[in-house]
Amino acid sequence: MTGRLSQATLGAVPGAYRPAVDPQDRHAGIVHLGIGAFHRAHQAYYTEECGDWGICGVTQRSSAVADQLGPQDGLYTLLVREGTEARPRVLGAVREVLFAGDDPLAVASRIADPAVSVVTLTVSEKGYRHDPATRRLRLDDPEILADLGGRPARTVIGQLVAGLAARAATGAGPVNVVCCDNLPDNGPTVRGLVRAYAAAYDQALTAWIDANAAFPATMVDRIVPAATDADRSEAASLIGLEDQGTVVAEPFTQWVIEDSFAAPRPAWEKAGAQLVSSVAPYEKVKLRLLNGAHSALAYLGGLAGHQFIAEAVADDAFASFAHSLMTRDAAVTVDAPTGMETGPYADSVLRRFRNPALKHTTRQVSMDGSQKLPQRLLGTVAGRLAAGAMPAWAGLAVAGWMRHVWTQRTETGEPFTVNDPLAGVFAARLSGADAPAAVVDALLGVREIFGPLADSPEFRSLLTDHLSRLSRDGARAAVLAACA
Ligand code: CS2
Repeated sequence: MTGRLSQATLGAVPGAYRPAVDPQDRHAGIVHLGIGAFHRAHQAYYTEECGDWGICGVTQRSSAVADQLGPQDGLYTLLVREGTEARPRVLGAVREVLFAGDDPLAVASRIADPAVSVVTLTVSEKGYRHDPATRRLRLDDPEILADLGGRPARTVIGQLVAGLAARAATGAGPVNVVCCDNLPDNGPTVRGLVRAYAAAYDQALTAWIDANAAFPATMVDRIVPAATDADRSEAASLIGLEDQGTVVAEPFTQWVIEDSFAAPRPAWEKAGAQLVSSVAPYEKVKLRLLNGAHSALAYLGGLAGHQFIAEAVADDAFASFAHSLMTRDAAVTVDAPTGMETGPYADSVLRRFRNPALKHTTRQVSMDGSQKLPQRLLGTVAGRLAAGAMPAWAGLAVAGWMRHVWTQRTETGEPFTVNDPLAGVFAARLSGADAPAAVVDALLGVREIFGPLADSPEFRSLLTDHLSRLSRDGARAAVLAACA
């Protein structure tokens, strides 16, 4: 190994693994908020493949990505793993990384650069500070209030609106705001959050936003587990240089984007993105089938002691449960895109989950359940109940989440911490609840998650049955019973 990956050492990387476009010839026309592993394996990969656009990535909560990529001039390896195969590619689309914590004003001024015409976002569901059930901005959130009070913005929506305000003030021109998080109706949802914040910030700005900013909806799909030391050393031995920014992904990738833009953008379709007039059918199938099954496996498989998603689906009991959840509950509630069949889609999802090279932990997918449940499982529950049917599999998945939040330990006795912005609310509501019916009552009452579903007696009793069985017999027996 001859040193660390950077522009100066790039020549040492085997030709087949090097970027097609010299990174120095790229221009940063995109500002990306939330430059984690997912962005680097997904949107940055599409941008890499389709021309000479470059990205200024913003890291929000910690300087880690800036510390990894800064000394590497933004370069990093995308390691695509399938079984025993690992294919490296050094990507050069990221041209700059800013840590918002160091200089909060810099984010708005980068967004206001007239050379920038696209802002993309992957800040995770909780980064939007909205109420997951209603998708409205929480105007009483202390951080939102502090931003509105005039400090340099620290919330994502505050930074975005400050950037749009600076564009409006300087005549920097129209912009595309492209949300790439797994939120339902993500484009319109983010437009709503931006407008709500802007209305409280500067009423005149909302008219500028309406006339100058597009918020296309997108569906994003690629499994990107957190990279491990083993991944980093494998990438290093393949490219011949140390790389602290390695990201790992499965071979599959999909990006469906609503063809509705207000300003120039990369020709992502040249790299395989699908531009469509309506994203909703793709998004519903993906959130309710793939992500719904993912969360179900994370909670139920995690309770049964499985550390990885691939390990959970290697057990037929969990695999057939996930399949039934997708095909017998979720699929019945969605109108799939023309030409797509949900049965083969569910098969392909399970094949992807089985990829043993992906060390995707049930713990990682379990995170932030309060922000994920509505679009992944509760839409299915509501759809089934409205049709007069019982959401047997989705109900068990929600009960699995309840048991996860309630006991905070696996059935093998391993304790864990509930990683969720509403963890404090759960703890307060659960105090004194010591039996399934009381736990269901306590957690169903979290309106931010369940909304009007809390009032459904059928759902309440389904959850109580499932949670009782989970408590009595364990997750594996419960999934077997659900599939019997
Ligand atoms: C996962 C997703 O962490 C999670 O909650 O369900 O990140 C999932 O891997 C992606 O949405 C796949 O596209």
